[in-house]
Amino acid sequence: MPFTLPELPYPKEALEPHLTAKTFEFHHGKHHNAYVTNLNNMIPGTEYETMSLEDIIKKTAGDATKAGFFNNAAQIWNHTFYWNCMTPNGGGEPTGKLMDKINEDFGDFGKFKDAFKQAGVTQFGSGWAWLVAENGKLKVTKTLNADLPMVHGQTPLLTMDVWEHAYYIDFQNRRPDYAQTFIDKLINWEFVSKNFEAAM
Ligand code: MN3
Repeated sequence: MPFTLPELPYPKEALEPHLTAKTFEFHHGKHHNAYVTNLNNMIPGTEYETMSLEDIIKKTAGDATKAGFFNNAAQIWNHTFYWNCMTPNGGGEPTGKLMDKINEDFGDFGKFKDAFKQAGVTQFGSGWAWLVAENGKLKVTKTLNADLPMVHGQTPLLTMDVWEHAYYIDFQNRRPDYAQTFIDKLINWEFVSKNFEAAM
């Protein structure tokens, strides 16, 4: 069963001026779409042909001979999750139990923001910054290339794409400015809260 490119959860110009329509034309229309096309080209005649995306990711994780399947499947999943982590008029602060848990596990919301930005800025090369739940605790992590929390026993709550293609059109080389804008203006805390409620 071929995979399809999910629609963006908002119009491509909805996050302007922070992330422009042009970024979404490339990032969603070209990069995300290419992962879908690549995976669909690879799976016919293999055991992965009838599997869900998550099953392909879990079955191929850590197997170097299956890296092509893993990388494309994981990048499809990561990008779909990432689009949902942003919203027009996003940013600000979470509320309720999620805020209480952030205060408990990070000290305060400012310390969480610092840790999340630091994870994104210090990920060398391409990858992702994450807020995850693991064994009842919230943690900030970062992963390389397509790697993702679900294959490390963690539940993802929030992610930020720090591949250059995520920010180069709007921020050029200024990854820290992109990360700050993502945190202050774009995070969809309602989506993160739903992930948190489901995970705890
Ligand atoms: Mn990307």
